[in-house]
Amino acid sequence: MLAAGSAAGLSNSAFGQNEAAAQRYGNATRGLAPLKITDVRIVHAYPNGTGFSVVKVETSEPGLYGIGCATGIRRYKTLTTAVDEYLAPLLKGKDPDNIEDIWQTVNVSSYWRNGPILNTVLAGVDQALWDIKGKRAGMPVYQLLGGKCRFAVDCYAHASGRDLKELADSVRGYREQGFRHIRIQFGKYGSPHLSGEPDFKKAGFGVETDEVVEIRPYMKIVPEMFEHIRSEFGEEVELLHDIHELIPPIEAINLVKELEQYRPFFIEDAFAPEDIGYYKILREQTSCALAMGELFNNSHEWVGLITDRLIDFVRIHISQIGGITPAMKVARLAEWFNVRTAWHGPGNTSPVGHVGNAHIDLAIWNFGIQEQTDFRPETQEVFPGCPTFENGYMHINEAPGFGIDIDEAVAAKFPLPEEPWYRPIVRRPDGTPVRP
Ligand code: GCO
Ligand code: MG
Repeated sequence: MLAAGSAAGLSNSAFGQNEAAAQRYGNATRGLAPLKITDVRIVHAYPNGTGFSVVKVETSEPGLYGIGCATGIRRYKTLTTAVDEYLAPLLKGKDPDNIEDIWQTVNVSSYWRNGPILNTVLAGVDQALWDIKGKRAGMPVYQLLGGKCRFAVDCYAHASGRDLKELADSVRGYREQGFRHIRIQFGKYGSPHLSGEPDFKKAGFGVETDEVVEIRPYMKIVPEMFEHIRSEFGEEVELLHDIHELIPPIEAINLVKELEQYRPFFIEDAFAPEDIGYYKILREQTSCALAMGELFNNSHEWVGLITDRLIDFVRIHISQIGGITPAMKVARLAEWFNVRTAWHGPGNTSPVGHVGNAHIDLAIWNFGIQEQTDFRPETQEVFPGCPTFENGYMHINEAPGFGIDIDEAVAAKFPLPEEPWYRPIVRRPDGTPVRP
């Protein structure tokens, strides 16, 4: 057995069970040859100044591999180490068909679990395994998740502007493209430009890249923005907004109450993950729809919010949560409470992650809406099979698996930057750093 394993180039040390028993209790795969994982690698690409990381799981069947999104935390070298030094040795030789088993065993493989690094690489592996299973079955992954529950994925687009006119122009552009759901933001999150030169900068405190958010100007402009866009675009369009946890909880409560009259589709991240206890207080005071969760990395963080009916939309970041497997569990939990999904889909999720979102969106009953992003030409070149958008709907490639690939030769043309990336710190005018 060992000889056969090493002849196939497989490391059997951790999985050297009795071969006869393995055959008897192995997977029934309609006559397909048994499969083993032969390699697990991470591939990075940096087209258009955005880093995308994808895990590739290769198998003993020539040409059969899967890919999964491991993008998000922007600590690329850490992810590479996690894959090369820890995941690959653990997974080589395992049967890629046993997705749940692999997820559970990787999760506890160092006893200490959770956290963005482990979850991100685990998500890459998990999605890649679903990709392999789909390719093996000759079906798109949404078929394995139950089949289509809708013909395409309804999306929301991001409109923003530095003043109301610019914002209205941005909304108009998306309406013309057919979007029914539009997120409106005044400039960047928290509208830092409202304040001019902040006091801390005048005082030489902090660093050049620091940004400012002022509570009152932000709280004043957001209702004005809703008023303006509602009056110009009428009742038909669905409007969304992301507070991005930038104001103190009690002020978020005041703001959401004020926004209720404009009937937002949802208000996102009224509170930081550390402050979710405030949802109960907010819920008692408003029927405004609430969305939360892009920063959660432990599925259990959603349980109370869902079962106590404190939020309306679950915002999973597919790689942060650990992939398709845990995302489906949260989606099913949410279904029992009629809470809908709104998976995180910003520009810094790889197209592989967007496609993962879309396959779930197509299959689950309690889909709510999907955050949309445009894929630039360079990104599409790196990832053949990117989703397309028509009339505000996302359409995926119907090929087996996820129907998306990474062209490693093209990816190599967009190497990661040498310098580490740090998110600009957001401060109050006196210099106090705020979340996030
Ligand atoms: C959203 C998010 C993002 C995040 C970004 C962080 O709702 O789309 O808040 O825009 O800020 O993904 O890197
Ligand atoms: Mg957000």
